Amino acid sequence: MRRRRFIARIVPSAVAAGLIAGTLAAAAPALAAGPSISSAQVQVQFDTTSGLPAQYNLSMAPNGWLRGSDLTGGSTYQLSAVSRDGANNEFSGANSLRLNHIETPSATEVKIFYDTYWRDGTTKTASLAIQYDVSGPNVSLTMQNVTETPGYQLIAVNLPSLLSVRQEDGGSPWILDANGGGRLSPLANANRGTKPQSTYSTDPNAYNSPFYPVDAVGTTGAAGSLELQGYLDETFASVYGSAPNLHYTAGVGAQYRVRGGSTTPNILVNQPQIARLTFAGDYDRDGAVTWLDLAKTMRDQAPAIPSHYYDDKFVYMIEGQHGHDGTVNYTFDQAQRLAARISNLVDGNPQVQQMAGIFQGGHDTVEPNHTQINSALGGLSGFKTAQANAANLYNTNLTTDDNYDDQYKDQWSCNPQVPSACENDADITRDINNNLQTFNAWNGIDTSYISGMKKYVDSGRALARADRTITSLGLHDGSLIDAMTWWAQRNDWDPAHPASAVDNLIGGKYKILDEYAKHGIAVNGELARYPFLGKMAMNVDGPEGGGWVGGFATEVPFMATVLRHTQIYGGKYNGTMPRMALDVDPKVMLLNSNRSAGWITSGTTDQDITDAYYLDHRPWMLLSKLDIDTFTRGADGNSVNETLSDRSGNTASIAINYQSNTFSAVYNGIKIMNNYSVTVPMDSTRIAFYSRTAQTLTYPLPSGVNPAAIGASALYGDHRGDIPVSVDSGTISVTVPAGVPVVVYLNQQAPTTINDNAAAVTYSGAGWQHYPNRGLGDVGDDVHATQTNGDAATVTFTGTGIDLLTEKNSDEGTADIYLDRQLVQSINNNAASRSAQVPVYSVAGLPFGTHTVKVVNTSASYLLIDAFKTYTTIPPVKTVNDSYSGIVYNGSGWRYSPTRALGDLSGDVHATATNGDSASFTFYGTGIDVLSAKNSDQGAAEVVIDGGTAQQISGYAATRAVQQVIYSARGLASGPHTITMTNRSSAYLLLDGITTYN
Ligand SMILES: [Ca+2]
Ligand SMILES: [Ca+2]
Ligand SMILES: [Ca+2]
Repeated sequence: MRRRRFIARIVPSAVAAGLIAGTLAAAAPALAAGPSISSAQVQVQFDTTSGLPAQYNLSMAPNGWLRGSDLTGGSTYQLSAVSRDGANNEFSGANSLRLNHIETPSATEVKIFYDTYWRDGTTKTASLAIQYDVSGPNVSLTMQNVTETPGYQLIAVNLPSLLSVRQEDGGSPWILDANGGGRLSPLANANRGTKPQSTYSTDPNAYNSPFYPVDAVGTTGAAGSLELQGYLDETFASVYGSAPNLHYTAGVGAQYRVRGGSTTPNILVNQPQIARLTFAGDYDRDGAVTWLDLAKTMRDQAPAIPSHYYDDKFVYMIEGQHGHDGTVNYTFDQAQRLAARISNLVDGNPQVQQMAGIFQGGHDTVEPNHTQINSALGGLSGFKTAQANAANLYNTNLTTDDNYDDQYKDQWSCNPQVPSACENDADITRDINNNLQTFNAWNGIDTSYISGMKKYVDSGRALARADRTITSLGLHDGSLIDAMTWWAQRNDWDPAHPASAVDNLIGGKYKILDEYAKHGIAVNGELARYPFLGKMAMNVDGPEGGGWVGGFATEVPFMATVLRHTQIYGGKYNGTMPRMALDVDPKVMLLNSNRSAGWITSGTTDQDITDAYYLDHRPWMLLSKLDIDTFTRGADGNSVNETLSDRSGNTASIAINYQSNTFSAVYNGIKIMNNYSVTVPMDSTRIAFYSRTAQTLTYPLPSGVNPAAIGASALYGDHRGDIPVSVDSGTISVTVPAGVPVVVYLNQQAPTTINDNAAAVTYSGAGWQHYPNRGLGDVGDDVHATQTNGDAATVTFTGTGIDLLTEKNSDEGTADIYLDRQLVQSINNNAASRSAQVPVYSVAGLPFGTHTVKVVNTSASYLLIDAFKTYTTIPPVKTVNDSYSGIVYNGSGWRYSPTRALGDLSGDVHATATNGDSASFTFYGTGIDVLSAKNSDQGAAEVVIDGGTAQQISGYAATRAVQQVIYSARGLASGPHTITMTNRSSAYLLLDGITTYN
């Protein structure tokens, strides 16, 4: 038998009173001596009647104390437990929990032992301990030592009061609900009431599942939070009593088993964690204790974001086929063209295109028939072609949306020729009545069967499927698994394999995430959920919780302070905004650090895309990296001001006025956002100018920039246009059209015009004629023209982008555009009246090098070629993959491995084991890194730049490591260079990718 120890300590009866921020802070009340535990920062004293914490004393602040439990003054809750009579499937009432004894095994750990009783008040049903561990500013709660009386089972223990404030204690108490962002209220202004319980239960719509289940309190002397960590547990919070004696308390209900049904078991939760309390005094030493001190304390111990892959990407969703009624929204070819359109609008910055419904039957999941990519969308080969072109031409990761929760038995999923490709009942979860669990599929047509995640993983089938899917679809870097977070967890009452929702989360979903991570893939999910903090870098849509603090509150960026280095979360759903909108209100982005990744459909306009990208994403990319230092709200409640900074010396400030609907952001002393307009740097050579209304925008000329090298382009979905940019008295000015992004380049080379009669343009087909001296405003006063379907004009150029300028008129027709031999766009030059020098096709952001554009007439009407205009704009950093068409592979030994699934850049490499085989690449810049995997079967090679001296390199390593820099050069003259790598052994030379610097 365990030896019981009772350690009673003398607790200071009161802490010296003092003045803080001009308000008399409350002195701690005298308490009867009870056991206590303490860290250097917090002392917890327990009540010997209830066993609950009575008081927290904070050594970090004078008068730093907070109440623990407070069930006086009209609380509706009580300490209670629920038991089940196993034979009769009956549950006890809730008034049957008694303190047995208290043990204090160490100075930082206490165990409160309770017994639970049946309704008769004499039959003991279970015994248990609630353990409190104090460490630094935290106190963690776990459930331990459960022993159930044979015939009875313990279901739950309710600890409804762990952290409290009272109005009559003084110290200006406040209360805060962090779920959904942060709602703060002085206790004196709060309405009496009970907060709806937050729970991670199996609510099928899951809208009530909390994203950030934190309830906090504070006074002028101390602040503390209660963070629900038990994934099946629930919160309690209520305001009661009456002014001037209002009380508030928060607590938790700790689940030990999930209730079963008449033929299904009560399932062990298998998670001892219940909650964590965190305390703060004047953490930031600004002379006052506020909620921000608490948020900063929690921020500094929040988990780090597991991947930075999504930080700089424009992520969005598109849909292939929605259900099997034949409606196709995007084919793979159309997806590639959308990537081209968006690439034009975002100036070639990276995108992640997440495509749902690509499987046969319009399903959103590959299982079980994972090889059947919908032929109506282009089939597997169409997917691979679009994926490669999106990556090489448009800096876009075309990936998919899978769903491990849903499985199907219908004709599209189950291939009778391949029984192993049919849904397996052994993988499906059982509901409380022991039936296979079904749900309506996303398309509203089918019935899906819900995977029992733990047994699906334990059988090996889920992880084998992950490997198969990643390899066959060539997934890399990032991808969406939708229901992963929407239903963070579900119980499986299968009598043969019962698994609590926690088991299905930790033993199921986390394992799937780990399997993707092994392949270098950071999975993102739908709705943001607490159990995925630190596990997932991004969720495409937002926190659902609305927040509650007794009916009266003002919004504060509590969650945005704590979680800004932990997870990217999407738009905040307020009941009226679309749940998965492409953009969020910029005021919400500024305050809550939200960034959405919603749907793009055929009805999405260019401005919908540019509003999301320039008014949300680009400011977010700068501001979200900084920490919130100060937050103030104006006396009228309508205005808020924030200051931010990081350890590298970057600073920012944010101002929002909700009454006038005005808002602004300043970054490093420069205003980057002014209401619905931005002038925001994208990197050291590009500044984006954007406004919803036409106006003149300005930005200070960065030091060291030559005004003569500044150029600007207006970006449209299908072309770009020249736009005047002026530099005067150190200020860059552009008059921007409404809703049209303008990019100002700080290092633009002078554009080159290639007239239609230049040698760089070749014509094929019998119909072409040259028409000089037209007098219609053409470039060079001439055009080439043909009326023959199939006639083509091809231009070869060196640079990073090109415009096709030509006339539009009523006698002109359609043409196809091929970029580097890939069909990329169809254009129509027919117009009611004549206009000259129209940019009918544009592309920008290509890797520097030689490219071709071929224009093919696809009608019997006229196709005119007037001129091409080429651009060279070199970003400071540019990465190309080994599959890029500008890399020339020489020699017979080269092999392409597109599906290694080992974590290579874009999942692929080129390799040769032939001595003398080489690869060469022409780039523009001052530096270069060559990326390769290293391994024991690789050997010596050499690198030559611009025909200079050969330098020896090696890809050899005792064990495999991916994405290694095997050659690096800096300090080259800014300009074009050619690098050649040659294998000098019969071991392998691998090329994964190349990053250039300028
Ligand atoms: Ca402070
Ligand atoms: Ca011309
Ligand atoms: Ca690669």
